[in-house]
Amino acid sequence: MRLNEELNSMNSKSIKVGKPVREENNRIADLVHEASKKYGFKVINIMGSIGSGKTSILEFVTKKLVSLNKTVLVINGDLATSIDADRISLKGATTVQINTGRGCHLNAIQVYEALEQHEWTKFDFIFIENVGNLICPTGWRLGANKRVIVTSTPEGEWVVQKHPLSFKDSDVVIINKVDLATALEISIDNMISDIKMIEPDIPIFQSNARNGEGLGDFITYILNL
Ligand SMILES: Nc1nc2c(ncn2[C@@H]2O[C@H](COP(=O)(O)OP(=O)(O)O)[C@@H](O)[C@H]2O)c(=O)[nH]1
Ligand SMILES: [Mg+2]
Repeated sequence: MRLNEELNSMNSKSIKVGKPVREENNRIADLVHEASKKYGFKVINIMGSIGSGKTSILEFVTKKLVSLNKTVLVINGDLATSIDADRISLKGATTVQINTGRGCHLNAIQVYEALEQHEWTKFDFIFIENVGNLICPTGWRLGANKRVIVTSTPEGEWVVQKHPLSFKDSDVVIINKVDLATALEISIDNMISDIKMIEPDIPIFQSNARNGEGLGDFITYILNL
């Protein structure tokens, strides 16, 4: 189903390019969210710093979901290159790379245009890998069912305290690169207690995306959404 056809069938509106970007962003985000309820797919927005392990996690998660006969669409946001989309398509996902140039986050309009390239309502899972940084992406709604922050031990033990609003605006946290914690003298327990100070009940997963350790629990979590 294509953009206008889908939008029209849902609320008789199409994208209005001249409207203020934030307002239009939220309208499209709501439409994506409505579509996820109507068609039963899950949209998961993956945010986090450059190099925190977002693509590595998505490679592992995609491979597992595909082995369970789930269909997966991944939208990758990066300033340049299609490296991440190429990596993930090798694991059996349909992928769309969005290059933002200097843009430090994805907006819902860009995401919708990417969705439109495929029969997006037919997938079981749609993952959006946002542009790598812990600041801009968290302020933009994309219509996701869950907003996941991937943080990692090399970002330093104070990463949570330094980005409180980013963690406040998320639904799930993955602490990745746990294998490096000892070498970096990072206390994962301190990171967890900092997260819980901000969001006491938020689900927190710990992972090593190089070998998939800890990601089984995250996969179980998203399968049960
Ligand atoms: N040691 C270790 N390296 C990791 C882990 N996860 C990812 N990496 C490495 O970190 C680098 C950046 O990972 P990538 O998934 O591209 O990060 P992204 O920029 O957030 O998508 C790559 O060299 C990965 O192999 C992990 O859990 N442990
Ligand atoms: Mg990446």
